[in-house]
Amino acid sequence: MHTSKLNSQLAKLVADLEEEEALKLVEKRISAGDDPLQIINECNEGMREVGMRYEDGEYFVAGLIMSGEIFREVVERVQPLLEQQAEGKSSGRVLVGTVSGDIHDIGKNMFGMLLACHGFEVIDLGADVPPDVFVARVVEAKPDFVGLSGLITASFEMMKETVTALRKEAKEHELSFPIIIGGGMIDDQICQYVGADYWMPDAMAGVRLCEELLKGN
Ligand code: B12
Repeated sequence: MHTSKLNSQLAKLVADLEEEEALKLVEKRISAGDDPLQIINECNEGMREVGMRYEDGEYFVAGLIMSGEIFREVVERVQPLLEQQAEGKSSGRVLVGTVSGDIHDIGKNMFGMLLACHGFEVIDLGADVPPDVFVARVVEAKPDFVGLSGLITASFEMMKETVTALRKEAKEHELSFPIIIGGGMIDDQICQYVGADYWMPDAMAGVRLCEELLKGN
């Protein structure tokens, strides 16, 4: 059995797929005025543990599905708070999507949601998005940034393909937009391999990066 040391009760409940108890605790913490991002981060920690238990054969795909459902319900509860908190000043446009072959969309949705809370216009292409769809929409929407999400190993190759196609198109149409990538396993090395401009370990860091880059322009 996989038993990482989980730092919070909430992470533990998510990891154990205790949906009811986890949601009860989230509601209690919201009422107590806890930081919604902290709540999300702790759930994220629980999700990582779910992934590890899946790898170890302790959980099956049903466990992954269940954890995704718990996370969705948690986000539903904290989203109004996040919307209240954000100042909503930025005015950039961001195109986001999960690359082809990958159906994980929870992290990408969080990035989109937090961007929208901070005043960005978000064009969300969904999950399992082929490179040519990214390319077509980029020409149409002329975004300030493109955010690609990918959680499975196969996504790295697809991100590389997508980045290459986007760069080619940007050159032809004289467009300029930094490409930011994210997803559970992304690091410096993968960012370099893929040819993206930046990678960010979490959605809020991605929002801050877009804000900083926008200010610099
Ligand atoms: C929930 C889940 C699922 C759900 C997804 C539901 C959904 N609607 O997304 C379902 C059940 C569908 C699923 C399916 C599969 N999954 Co799955 N899944 C997970 C799990 C447990 C959690 C993922 C998650 O949502 N985490 C919470 C979110 C918030 O985290 P996140 O996505 O990483 O996003 C955060 C950051 O990375 C960042 N971020 C993400 N994207 C972006 C983009 C930008 C631009 C920025 C700035 C930031 C950013 O912001 C977020 C918050 O801060 C992970 C475990 C893990 N360690 O990630 C496995 C995991 C990703 N899955 C895995 C696997 C193997 C699969 C399946 C192949 C299983 C199967 N045999 O069918 C399929 C894949 C099908 C496919 N082709 O895509 C493996 C991948 C291993 C690998 N090396 O490839 C993992 C790592 C589990 C494991 N440890 O084995 N999965």
